[in-house]
Amino acid sequence: MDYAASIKERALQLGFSKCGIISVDSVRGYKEKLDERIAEFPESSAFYNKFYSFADVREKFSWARSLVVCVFDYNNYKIPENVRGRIGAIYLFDGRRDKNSDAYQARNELTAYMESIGIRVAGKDDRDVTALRFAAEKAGLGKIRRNNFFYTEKGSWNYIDVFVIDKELELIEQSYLKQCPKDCDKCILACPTRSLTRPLTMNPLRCVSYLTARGGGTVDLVGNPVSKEIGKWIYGCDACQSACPFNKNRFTEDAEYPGLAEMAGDLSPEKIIDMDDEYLLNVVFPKFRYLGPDKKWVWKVNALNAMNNDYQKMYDAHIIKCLDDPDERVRRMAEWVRSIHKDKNESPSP
Ligand code: B12
Ligand code: SF4
Ligand code: SF4
Repeated sequence: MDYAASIKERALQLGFSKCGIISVDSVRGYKEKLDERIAEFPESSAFYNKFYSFADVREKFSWARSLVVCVFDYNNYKIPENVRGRIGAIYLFDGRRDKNSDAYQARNELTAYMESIGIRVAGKDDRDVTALRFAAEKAGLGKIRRNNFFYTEKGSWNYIDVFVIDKELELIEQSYLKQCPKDCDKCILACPTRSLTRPLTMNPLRCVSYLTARGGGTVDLVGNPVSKEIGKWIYGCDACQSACPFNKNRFTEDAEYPGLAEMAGDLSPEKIIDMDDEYLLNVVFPKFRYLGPDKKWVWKVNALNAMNNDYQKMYDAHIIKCLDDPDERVRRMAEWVRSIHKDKNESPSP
């Protein structure tokens, strides 16, 4: 049996757009990349140190021999208007998280298939165990561009999944993607917080995605200049991808993502302010993993920040409501935002 070809065939049948297989040793070079990144942004070492294990998958899985690397495209899904430019697209269509999604099922089914042909596969949630962009590039599935994103022919609107297996297999594809145009710096210019200032690197702690989602709540936004730079984003950021010519017209938006249209209505800034604990726990948290039940205040602070940067008079009632929020951090943010906009609404003296 040609195991590698069969795994790829099954992966594509299940909806992954790409599949390659590399040795676990192929990702060892990630260590050097991480060393370089930390040397460039020493303040990021506490954040990045935990990723060193990505370079040596055998540390966690001593029996591991290969990595099956798959790409899942989400560029066909429709983005509801009220979350466009506010919530990073990957999080809207996150098959890594959303148990009801086709992508989540695809992962389970590919695991079951490999097990059925006698291959040992690491647990179904063991996907963040290695450097996924590095692994995808090594498997020849596409190319990493100057904005750090991994691209296929369809652009960068994809996420990468990995399966750790005990069989020595190899299936390396060929990628024929063009280089970035010589003088292009559109992604760098688009980065609102100057997290991305040079090609192929970035300061993670300045990334809007860190400030609002993965590291949400670790940076005080009150009176902080970065608050303005975050703009309308509430959770994640897509600016450096949207600006890229290789992503132009790649979001076809011809399919509805199950349940998203209904849920999106509740994710506008003013609705976030009104979110009750039960809704957060049962509906929002299962989809947006970084801001869980103990981070409800961060959702509110991010929503207040978005209101501040895209102020409309109708937000006043919601901002005022937050002045009495049980959480002191929300109250402080509301006071700050209110102090900026209060005068705008006072009627001019006759
Ligand atoms: C930590 C992390 C973050 C951090 C830090 C980001 C960072 N770039 O380091 C924060 C919270 C800021 C973040 C944000 C986001 N993230 Co993130 N994040 C990760 C995570 C867990 C690790 C990244 C990492 O190792 N960083 C360390 C640096 C050194 O590595 P790197 O950025 O991957 O850069 C590599 C390339 O430069 C590569 N490289 C460069 N040239 C070459 C040449 C060759 C030949 C090779 C082999 C490699 C290579 O080497 C580096 C090491 O791999 C990965 C998942 C994973 N397990 O890998 C997801 C991941 C990178 N994130 C992802 C996404 C989508 C995002 C967001 C867009 C989410 C959002 N919408 O808000 C933002 C965008 C941030 C950005 N501009 O990169 C996707 C990217 C998909 C893609 N198509 O590229 C990943 C792969 C998750 C996934 N399952 O698909 N993220
Ligand atoms: S995701 Fe946003 S903040 Fe982060 S590097 Fe890209 S443009 Fe900058
Ligand atoms: S915007 Fe330009 S430089 Fe940046 S990744 Fe795209 S093509 Fe490359």
